[in-house]
Amino acid sequence: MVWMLDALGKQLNLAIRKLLKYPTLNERIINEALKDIQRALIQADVDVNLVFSLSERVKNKVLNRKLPPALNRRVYTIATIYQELIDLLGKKEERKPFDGKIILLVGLQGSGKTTSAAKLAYYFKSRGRKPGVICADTYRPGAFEQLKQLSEEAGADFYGDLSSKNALKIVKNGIKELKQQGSNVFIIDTAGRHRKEKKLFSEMQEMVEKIKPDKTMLVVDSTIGQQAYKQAEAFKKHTDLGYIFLTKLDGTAKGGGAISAVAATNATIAFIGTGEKVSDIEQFNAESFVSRLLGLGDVKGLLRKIEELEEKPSKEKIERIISGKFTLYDLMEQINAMYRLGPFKKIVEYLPGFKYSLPGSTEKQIQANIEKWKIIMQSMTKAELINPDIIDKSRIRRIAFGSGTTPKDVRTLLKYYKETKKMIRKIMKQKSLKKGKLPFTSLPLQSL
Ligand SMILES: Nc1nc2c(ncn2[C@@H]2O[C@H](COP(=O)(O)OP(=O)(O)O)[C@@H](O)[C@H]2O)c(=O)[nH]1
Ligand SMILES: [Mg+2]
Repeated sequence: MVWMLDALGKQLNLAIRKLLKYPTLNERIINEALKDIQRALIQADVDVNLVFSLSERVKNKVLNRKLPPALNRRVYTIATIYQELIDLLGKKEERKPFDGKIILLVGLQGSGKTTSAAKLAYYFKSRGRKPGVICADTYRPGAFEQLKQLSEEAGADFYGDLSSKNALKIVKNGIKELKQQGSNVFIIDTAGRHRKEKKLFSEMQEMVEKIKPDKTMLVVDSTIGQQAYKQAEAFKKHTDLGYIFLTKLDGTAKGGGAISAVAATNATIAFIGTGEKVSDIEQFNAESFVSRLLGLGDVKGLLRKIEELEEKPSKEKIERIISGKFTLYDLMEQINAMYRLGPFKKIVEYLPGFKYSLPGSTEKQIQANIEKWKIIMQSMTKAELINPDIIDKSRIRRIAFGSGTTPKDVRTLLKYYKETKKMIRKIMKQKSLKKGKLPFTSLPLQSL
């Protein structure tokens, strides 16, 4: 498949790569990446207002929250951008197969109705249904032949009547006849001889009243970019049964604009057309669309992992931590939770579009430290783990000796523990606590 949104995808991908290039993110880097993203979206004809509000939201989420400026902010930032792009391009809907009994296609002249009717037939056919296609375009001389041929290619039955100019009558007869031939889903291609939306929709309403389709589908040419907003908006006003078929996404750089414009009206994009062949049809899903657009792999898997790591501590634990009693036990738990994410490199590998890996020394250092600390903690007494403040010079010597490490190693751990404690208390006092979650991001990784 030719993917003309390549340009947009590549630019977005580059912007995200930029974020991955730095071990720690700061405001300047994030702003820079957001500028790149803005530019890419505007070039794809996405409405400037939508673009700016998207980057504002990202900024609010990733800059105004006091996350430690470490690797996890990077993952969090990428995840946020990903989620915002999904919201920009569609609704949060579960991906269900599209279904229907009588589907009426409407749309302006040349938008791709006839082609899309055959594509829909192909879609149903490949799902084991028996589609029948009806030609209700009595205006364009070539319409009958065009649809008949495309229907054949799709393996669907076809009905048309060249001797009649009465579209309604043709549809009624068509449904009756195709039913007898065994069709169980009917796709109606209409004339759409208008160039103005107003007339188009009044004609549609008339058809809807008489034919009673269970789905109406507006076919929109995506090469018009954000102007798709007007059509989708007017269509929504005229029907409750409406879905959108966005065509010619293979042939435009403005696809991002068309998709986001339709999404902004809250109309549902059911399908996209990605070529002239009957098989060039895809059910639309914002999430998989964005994943592919960005060239990201399983971003969702990464998000889920982060979610899992946001451990839900018991009430006692929350109270204990707020009152300042964050123990070395708790630190151990946090580190283990972090570890469940896998080695740090793995986090980046969750985004297979990116070949970037952390500088070896940093990653190794982190892992070596954590391994060492585990051993050190095993050499501590219970009293020391619960109340590390009692660990004085002589205890440090004993612990270092017992764990085969140096006093300096033990002091590093204790320093890290104190920093974490401070940071966690700060975060717990803020909002995350209200949700009863202890964010794993509270580990001050930058000082590891
Ligand atoms: N590249 C591309 N061309 C398409 C797509 N959908 C329709 N077309 C082309 O757009 C033109 C008009 O399509 P048609 O179905 O006749 O539009 P109608 O007047 O609304 O029935 C034809 O040349 C189609 O081949 C698509 O998804 N991609
Ligand atoms: Mg047509």
